[in-house]
Amino acid sequence: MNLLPSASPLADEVDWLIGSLLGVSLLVLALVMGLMGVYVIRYRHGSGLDRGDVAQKTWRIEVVWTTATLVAFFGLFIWGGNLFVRVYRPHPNPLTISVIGKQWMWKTEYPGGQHEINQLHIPVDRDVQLLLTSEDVIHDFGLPAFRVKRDVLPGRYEALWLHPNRIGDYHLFCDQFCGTDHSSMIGTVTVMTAPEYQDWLERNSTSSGLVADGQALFIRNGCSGCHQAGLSGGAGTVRAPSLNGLYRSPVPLSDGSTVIADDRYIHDSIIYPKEQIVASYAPVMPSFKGVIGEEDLVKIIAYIKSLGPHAPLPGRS
Ligand code: HEC
Ligand SMILES: [Cu+2]
Repeated sequence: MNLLPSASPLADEVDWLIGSLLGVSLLVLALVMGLMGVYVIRYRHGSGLDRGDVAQKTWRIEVVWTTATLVAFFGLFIWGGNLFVRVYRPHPNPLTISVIGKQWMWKTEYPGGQHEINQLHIPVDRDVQLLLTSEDVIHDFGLPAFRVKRDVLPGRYEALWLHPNRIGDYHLFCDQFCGTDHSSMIGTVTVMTAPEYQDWLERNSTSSGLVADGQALFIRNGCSGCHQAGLSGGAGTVRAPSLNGLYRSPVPLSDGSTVIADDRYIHDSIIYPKEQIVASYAPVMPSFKGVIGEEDLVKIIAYIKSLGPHAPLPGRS
């Protein structure tokens, strides 16, 4: 069954699905073409029978034939639809890794601040969420061994879920023609055991980490000037919502709807602040599109996510 290396249970299932579809299709093809061939040869001389008055006919064959193919193909359709939903379904407590496409390389950033180019290291038997975005044009992150790919769009977050179950090195591609050196946007995904992974993280750890870098950027870009804890509405400051405990909590918007503050919401709040306005606040936040790069955004978002409900924000001392 495995002509291509497979690194996850879902990839195995995709193979079975495609295999079954191919099998059923070949069966139908063989039956139709086979019967046709047999009759063409067997009755090639024709016969002198009088067919003028055929009184009886039976529906049985047609009913059986139609029902069998309907059930087979509709079954495959339902299986495929169900598999598609499971491939993209979010899982609780994933390991989240940011992947940023850029002409012409893939940059990966880990929660501990580790980062690499054209490499992705993930532990086996764990839910991994890849948050994909692009610094410039549309790319597409493709992992054949996981049978998944997803378009990577500038200024937007897309998620891809992996659950590796086999250790090894696998290919990683850009699957969307994105310019002259598109063909060099290739790399390796390495699936490691949990202890090996821990070891790898420690060997590649940077001094600060995403959260600390994010905090510095939060201050440097002037976010802290408006988003200061306890100071909303204070004299001389712009009234801005506190970001403490924001991550994963519901946010009421000015149009009356409510959204859950996930990675994508926080990202879009910074890049497209005018699109979703927090209820009872004025749309005064400037857009940071083109001002803060995607790599720095990953750090700022990590910092905002780290703020618990009672965390003090920087910039007050
Ligand atoms: C001029 C003041 C100002 C600056 C500077 C500013 N913001 Fe805001 N921000 C606001 C206001 C006002 C809102 C609420 C209205 C809205 O949704 O646009 C807001 C909303 C947000 C939200 C959504 C909060 C929620 O409760 O849903 C996030 C996240 C955010 N800002 C992050 C940032 C980051 C990160 C920076 C720095 C890169 C920044 N802001 C800079 C004023 C500011
Ligand atoms: Cu590309």
